[in-house]
Amino acid sequence: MESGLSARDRVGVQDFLLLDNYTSEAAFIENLRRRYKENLIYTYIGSVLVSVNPYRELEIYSKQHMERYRGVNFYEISPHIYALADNSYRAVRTERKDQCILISGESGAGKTEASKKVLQYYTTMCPTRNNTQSIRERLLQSTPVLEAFGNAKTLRNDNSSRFGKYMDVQFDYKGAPIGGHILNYLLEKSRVVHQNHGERNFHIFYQLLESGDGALLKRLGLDRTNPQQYHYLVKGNCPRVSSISDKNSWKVVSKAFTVIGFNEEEVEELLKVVASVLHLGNTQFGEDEYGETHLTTEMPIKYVSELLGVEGSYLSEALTHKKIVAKGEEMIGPLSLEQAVSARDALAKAIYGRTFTWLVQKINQSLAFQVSALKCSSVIGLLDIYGFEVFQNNSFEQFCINYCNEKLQQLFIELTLKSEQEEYEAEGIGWETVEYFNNKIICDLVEEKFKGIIAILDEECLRPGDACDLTFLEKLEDRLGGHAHFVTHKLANGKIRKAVGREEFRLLHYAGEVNYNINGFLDKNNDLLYRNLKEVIMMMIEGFTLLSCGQAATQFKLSLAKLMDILMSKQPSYIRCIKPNDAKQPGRFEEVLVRHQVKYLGLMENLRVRRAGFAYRRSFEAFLQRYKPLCPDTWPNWQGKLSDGVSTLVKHLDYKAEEYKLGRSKIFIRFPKTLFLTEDALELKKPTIGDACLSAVIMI
Ligand code: AD9
Ligand code: MG
Repeated sequence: MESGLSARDRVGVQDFLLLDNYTSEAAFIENLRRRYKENLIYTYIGSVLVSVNPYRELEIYSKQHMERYRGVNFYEISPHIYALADNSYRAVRTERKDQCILISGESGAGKTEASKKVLQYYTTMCPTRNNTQSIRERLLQSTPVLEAFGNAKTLRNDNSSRFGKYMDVQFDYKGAPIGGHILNYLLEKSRVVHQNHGERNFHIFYQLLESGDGALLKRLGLDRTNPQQYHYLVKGNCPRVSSISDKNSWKVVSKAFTVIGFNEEEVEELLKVVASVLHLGNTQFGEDEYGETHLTTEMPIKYVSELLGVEGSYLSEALTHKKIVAKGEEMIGPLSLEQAVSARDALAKAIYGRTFTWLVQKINQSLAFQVSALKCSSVIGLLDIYGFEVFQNNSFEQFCINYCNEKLQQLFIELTLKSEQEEYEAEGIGWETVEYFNNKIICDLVEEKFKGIIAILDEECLRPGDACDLTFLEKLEDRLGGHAHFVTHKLANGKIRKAVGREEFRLLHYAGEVNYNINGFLDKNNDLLYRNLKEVIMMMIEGFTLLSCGQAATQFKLSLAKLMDILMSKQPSYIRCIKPNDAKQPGRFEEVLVRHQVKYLGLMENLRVRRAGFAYRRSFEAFLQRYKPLCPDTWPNWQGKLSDGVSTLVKHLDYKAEEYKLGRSKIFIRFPKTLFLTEDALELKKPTIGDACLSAVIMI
């Protein structure tokens, strides 16, 4: 033992359920910190995996590591994402039960990296069928393509996913991966036209300009000699990122396109949209002496019309005039300068957003199994979705993201409790009711039909007349005043700690309080496109459908409801990712930051629920195998029934009745201390019994 510390003191416990003081947040964080210092980035809370971003490449992801975790029980070797991946896979193989792996955490915590590791595990370790070899490659290569179009450098993460992603990996009855399907959520389209200081637009813009070949760039009307000329790329004043090589990424993406099965024309169609967005950004407007808005630049719009195949004059007209339908009649009216700029930006966002959706559809076609004889037996779904977000200024986007997290938290609580209850029942052990905070009340506040915040927002968006962000706020106050989780400046009447501004509303989320600024809510929810701009898009690219049924928040709500149904129908596993510092540096564990996340991720609540009954459970077989040296009657082998063996063993160890219970196939131990004492006894015994039976060391 180094410096007189036991392994447990030095590296903490590998499962938070074994913490003596499980209600103490400080003890929880100390355990994480100890492990992090030793590069042990994974820790369990029962079957939940907590992961702390190492910000360095660790030598723990090799094929040998994968093999070490194949078929091994969760607790036998140190915690790892492969253990979780393998566990879900075994359930698919042996029980044919659909699984899902829910990955959450804040921006930069390591969600996307975690989902890649899981995918790599499956594509490396699962058996192959002759005709399914290529599907592995396609599953893997879908990631760089989607990242090029959907990820960007932000202040928090150099490769931040700006969309939510749910991916099904489909397996046949032999457990070979045979296909996949992706659902995407809420791409942050506003990034196309605006980036905050220090941030970039989506990666693909820079990759194309940096490395697209000369002839291609010429066809697209782009000039790489001066990327600074493109207005949509300079808002963040951050053309280069030290951790990113746009050149290499371009190579990777180009190859990925080929693997996925895009032909050259299809790739060029996509890049035409990318180029059109850049040209649109350079389209400028001015006012003539009569106050009429007109285009002051010629070339950009010429390129856009050529690239998108839309009549130039039609496009110019659509950017400076609006067509509205009133009482069944079409009317054309001029746009002000400001409106024309918004219309231009709206068009850029819309074509990029729709292209992204089209890209996902194309990838899905490629991931669908190609051989009709193949049958999907079960699936493992991977959810990599934005975590709870609180900024200085929170807007519509944070509102949607945090609502999504409320829904996932609700699912998490319900399913964790449900599975606990089911296990107790299956084992014939009485269920003890657990007190917990049910966040359904907050979900309802946001989503309830006619009454919730989204319904009120839609109502304001559709109301003709003077509807604006402020009238929306007034309506919220009117209808939701008095709700325990909703506060505004007026409602608070100066009585709350931290002020809520006059143009804000505050939601008391399960994870904490967030103030939302209402400016832009109506516009963002409307996702406004004038009729003639919609027509431009219709003319543009084959296969595009206009999906503008309903307002943005409602669409999001509906897609989330579908997602919840999908997740509910599967057996879940959870990966909770934590970011240890804001500087993206290895070895730095900042407690305040971590504490916030432990709270937002609901980890203490999770631990409490899991510890409400028994801290620890183990199959009779595993328990006996490990501790049989401690009792002369069970050593070296117990010949009788397993349950009798365990019973004999624990009697010999002098377990008190309140410390444990025997179920049908498992022993349940209430306090970690009992287990630690047993482990200590085993440690003392080690020299006399040799190491053979201790090969599966539990690092507690
Ligand atoms: V966001 O919400 O999409 O902005 P993520 O997805 O949670 O965020 P991501 O997986 O992209 O974060 O991780 C951020 C960076 O942390 C990566 O680019 C890596 O540099 C680093 N990282 C994350 N996990 C690991 C890991 N297991 N090993 C090494 C890691 N580096
Ligand atoms: Mg990500």
